[in-house]
Amino acid sequence: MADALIVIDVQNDFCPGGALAVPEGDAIVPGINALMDDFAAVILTQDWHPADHASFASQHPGKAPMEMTEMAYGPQVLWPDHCVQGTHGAAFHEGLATDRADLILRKGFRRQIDSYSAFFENDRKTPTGLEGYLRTRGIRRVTLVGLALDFCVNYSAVDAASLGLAVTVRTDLTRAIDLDGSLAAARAGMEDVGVELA
Ligand code: VGL
Ligand code: ZN
Repeated sequence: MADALIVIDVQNDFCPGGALAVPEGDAIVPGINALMDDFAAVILTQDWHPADHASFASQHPGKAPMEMTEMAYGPQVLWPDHCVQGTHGAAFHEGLATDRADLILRKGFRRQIDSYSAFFENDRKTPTGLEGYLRTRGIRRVTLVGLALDFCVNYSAVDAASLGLAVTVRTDLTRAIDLDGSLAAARAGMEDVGVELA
C-alpha cells in the first residue's frame, strides 16, 4: 500500500516576514525535507489566490484582517492579502525540497471561494481533484505536514478522513495561526474523525 506525504502551503507568506506569517513557520522545513524519502509519493499544495480574492479583507470596505464575513457558502475569516499568484509570497520557502514533489496542487484560485482544504474548497463541494489523483495512484494512507495546523492542515486532514483515507498529522512538522481558539478546536475536530496526531 503506497503512502503519500502531503505538504501543505509551505510558502513565504506563511513564514516569518510573510503577509500571513505563522510563528516559526520556517522551522519545519528541514524536518519535512528529511521525511520525503520515506514516502512513495510527495505532494505539495500551494495557496494561489488572484489579487482580488474575496477572502482578502482589502476587498471588503470597512473590514480588517481577521474579522469575519459572510460568503455565499457561509462564514469566512477575512485575511490579509497573501499568496497572490506569481508573487514572492506565493512561492515555496526556498529551503523546501520542491524537486522531490510528484504533484504540486494549487488551490484558492477561484475569486469567490476560499480553499483551506487540499480536497474541497470552502463551499465544501468544489473538488480540487486530489481525491482522484490519490485513488488512481492507489494511495490509501496520507501523512500531512505544513501550514497552518489549525486551518489548511486541519481542513485537509478532516476531508482526507471523510474520504476514507488513513490520516496521520505530524504535528511536530506543523505550526498554527491560533485565532480565537482555532488550534484547540482543530485538534479536537481532527481527533473526532479518527485523524492520528503524531
Ligand atoms: C491558510 C488562511 C488563508 C493556510 C491559507 O494555509 O492555513 N490560512 N489561506
Ligand atoms: Zn489563503
